[in-house]
Amino acid sequence: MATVRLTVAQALVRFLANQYSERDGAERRLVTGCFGIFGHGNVAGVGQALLQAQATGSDDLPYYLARNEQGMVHAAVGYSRMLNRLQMMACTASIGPGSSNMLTGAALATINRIPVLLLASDIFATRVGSPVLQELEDPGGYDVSVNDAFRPLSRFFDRVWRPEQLPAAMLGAMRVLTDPAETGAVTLALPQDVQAEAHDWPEELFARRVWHIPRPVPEPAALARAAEVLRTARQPLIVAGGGVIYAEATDSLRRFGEATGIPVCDTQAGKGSLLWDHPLAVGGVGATGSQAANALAREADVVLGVGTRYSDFTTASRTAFQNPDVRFVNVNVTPLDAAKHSGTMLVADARTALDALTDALAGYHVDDAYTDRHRRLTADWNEIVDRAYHVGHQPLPAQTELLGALNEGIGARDVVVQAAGSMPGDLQMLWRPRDVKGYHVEYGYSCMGYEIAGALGIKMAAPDREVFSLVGDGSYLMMAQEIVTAVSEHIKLVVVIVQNHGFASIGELSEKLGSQRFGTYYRYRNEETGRLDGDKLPIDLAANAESLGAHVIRVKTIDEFREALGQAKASDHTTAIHIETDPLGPVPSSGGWWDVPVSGVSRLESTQHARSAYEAAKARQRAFLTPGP
Ligand SMILES: Cc1ncc(C[n+]2csc(CCOP(=O)(O)OP(=O)(O)O)c2C)c(N)n1
Ligand SMILES: [Mg+2]
Repeated sequence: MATVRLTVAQALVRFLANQYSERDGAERRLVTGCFGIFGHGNVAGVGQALLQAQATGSDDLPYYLARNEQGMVHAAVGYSRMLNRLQMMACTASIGPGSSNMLTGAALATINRIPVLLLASDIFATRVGSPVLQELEDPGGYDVSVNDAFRPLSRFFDRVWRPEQLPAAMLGAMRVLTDPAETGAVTLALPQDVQAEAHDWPEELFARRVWHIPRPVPEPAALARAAEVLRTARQPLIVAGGGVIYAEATDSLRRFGEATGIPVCDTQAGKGSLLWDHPLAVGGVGATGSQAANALAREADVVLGVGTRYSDFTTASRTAFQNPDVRFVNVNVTPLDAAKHSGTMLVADARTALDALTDALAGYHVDDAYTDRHRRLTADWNEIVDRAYHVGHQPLPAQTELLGALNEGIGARDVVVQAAGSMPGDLQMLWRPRDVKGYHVEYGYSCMGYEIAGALGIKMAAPDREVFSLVGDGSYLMMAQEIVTAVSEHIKLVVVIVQNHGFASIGELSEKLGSQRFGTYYRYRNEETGRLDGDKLPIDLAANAESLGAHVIRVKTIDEFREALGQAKASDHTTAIHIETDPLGPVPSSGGWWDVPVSGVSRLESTQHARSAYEAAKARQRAFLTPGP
């Protein structure tokens, strides 16, 4: 058997360079690059291997230096999500804090079902010099390290104690990364001594390998059951989730909708499945949905969920669907999701399932009265959105106007990025998607700090699109550092810094729940009240962005903002636009609810009031236990 002598890290890099994915006949490199931050855990192992690949001209795995390990995982997630999970990035981090900084990113990737390969460096396998710098030293077992914290957050985890274990670990990692039902964070823990250890590898380990990303077809009996339920529907509603987009099933969804007349609402990850001006599009559903979708959801007798996890925001914490006889049909590659709400399970790829359902439902169509109803609801809702886009709030603009100006001011293919705060809700409610990949809100983990770092990966995946990262002051202060990476890599982002001096979102929530916006302002501590509700702080996030290398435009009004958008688009340099908005500005009501428990006993009147409202809303929560056919 022919062998080749390489270190473990060199073998890993060469292997990754030879992995391809295939779907619908198109093949692409699977792992296209490696983000990293070096420390003693990886500088001489994976770092040396990446250098050697570059220095010898093979450029097997281009290296991108990030500024924070959590940020680089966000960037990798943005990249992979933008490419519908067909291509991805690896991330290499040093041992101890370098790797544990990736834990948040791992959870984010797994919850959103987005593939990323995490190369977490680990303590010496030989343990000769233990304890090494940053070693945990668990008294109950010396093989436990900080990296064991990745286990529950990863869909596949393996630690390569010996070079001989590497081939199986790498093959297992690729299998999970390319399986749409299983995918998420995949972690290979690489002891720092093992990374540098030389070994004779069989040559075929490095052969070109193609991972076929499946489109599982629905089982005929399951298809018949799903069609049987759908045929009885008089007021059906489709909930389109991220799976529709990842499976590139949007044309199939549109055809299915047009053939059956069933209106389509969307989730955060599914927004863009049907463009906003399609006659069947009724907007977002749930806690931050449109009034149109929520009115239809309340009455729906059959809900067809496609590629959705049914998160609490989507279901308004199980209060969105109030028809006593409502039944669910769930198309999903993941049985976990297909089974939710006692649904009739159609475990399959979204595209193949929708095409099969279109055939199976031939002749079925909702009646005209239902069509009239959802069109009227949507027309009314569109007027509300128009007004929110142009409220003319004074003296500071309302956030809804800012989103409106952005929606109207950017190109149809441009991308808006957000993750946490008050903007995801306002976006879900008000954004009008004009392209299937134009709306990118990370709302599985809703992680403050995803906005700029994620945008970096998105732009790397789609260099031909403008990428607009909308970031609140809170999120900006948590994680702005990848602006530096964007600048150094000549990757152009437009960062819109939305300054409202604190947490508008949690402030509003706090007030609603009787907690009086406690601890949600970024203000001086007030001598009189003892609370953080004094004067505004003299912070200047625009100057901060400028100091990181961005060009900066400061605006005060929506008209100035529109003008700044034009300048930012014309520039080829990363540009930050800074605007202050009113955290108390008006937002239309979704009519949806979100379950956040209020104290069961309290000496504050505000909390007691909130508790009564909470109990009333809680009474509407449904369990959905009725079995399907
Ligand atoms: C990492 C992280 N920590 C805490 C939270 C809880 N949280 C959600 S929104 C929010 C405030 C966000 O503030 P900002 O970015 O200024 O947005 P705004 O609410 O003002 O729109 C907090 C603390 C979170 N989602 N992520
Ligand atoms: Mg804020």
